Amino acid sequence: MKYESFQIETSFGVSAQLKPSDLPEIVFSGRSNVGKSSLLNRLLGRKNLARVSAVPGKTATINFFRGDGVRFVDLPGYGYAKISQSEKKRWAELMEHYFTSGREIRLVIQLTDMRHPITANDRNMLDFIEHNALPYVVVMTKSDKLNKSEYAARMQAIVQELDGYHPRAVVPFSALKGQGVPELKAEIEKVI
Ligand SMILES: Nc1nc2c(ncn2[C@@H]2O[C@H](COP(=O)(O)OP(=O)(O)OP(=O)(O)O)[C@@H](O)[C@H]2O)c(=O)[nH]1
Ligand SMILES: [Mg+2]
Repeated sequence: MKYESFQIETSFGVSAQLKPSDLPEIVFSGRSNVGKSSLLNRLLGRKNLARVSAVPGKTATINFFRGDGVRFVDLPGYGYAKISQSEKKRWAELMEHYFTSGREIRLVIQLTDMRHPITANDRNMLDFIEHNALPYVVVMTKSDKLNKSEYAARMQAIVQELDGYHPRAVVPFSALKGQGVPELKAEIEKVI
């Protein structure tokens, strides 16, 4: 796949604006500030195609990136505490609509911060993905922030945390150093 040729297509803030899907989609999901935009930029070989935010919770829209015969979909981050009830409602409606509107979702890339145990919100998202029988991989972000023993401990703990879940792979990833890029690309290429 030609990752370098991806272009920003559109962004949507409310579900009514969502167009029907005419291409297979790879979806990127995770809590706010987990490193989703950084991962996308790394995969697509661009510095700032997906905006990296200094302020968490900034990407409140679904962003579409169009490649050759495939679309990458950047979902708005969840779990940011300082948002209003109405924002939370809008987020939930947007997600529900996105996932239930008959799109050709080939793979969900579910991000979780490698420094911490998976959160209750991560678990809700994983349950939702499993409930909808979507193929997915779990990516553990910011792996460069852990030292050797922390890294080993997290690699062990995640096995327990994901007990009962069925990801196709669990990939430690660093947008900074590039760890996990070949593994993640391999998972994407399996479904495209
Ligand atoms: N060290 C390190 N920092 C990272 C990595 N990935 C992301 N970050 C940092 O984490 C912060 C959040 O990154 P983003 O890529 O904007 O995260 P996001 O999930 O898109 O955040 P929202 O769009 O606000 O929900 C930024 O300060 C990034 O520089 C990584 O692999 N290593
Ligand atoms: Mg973002």
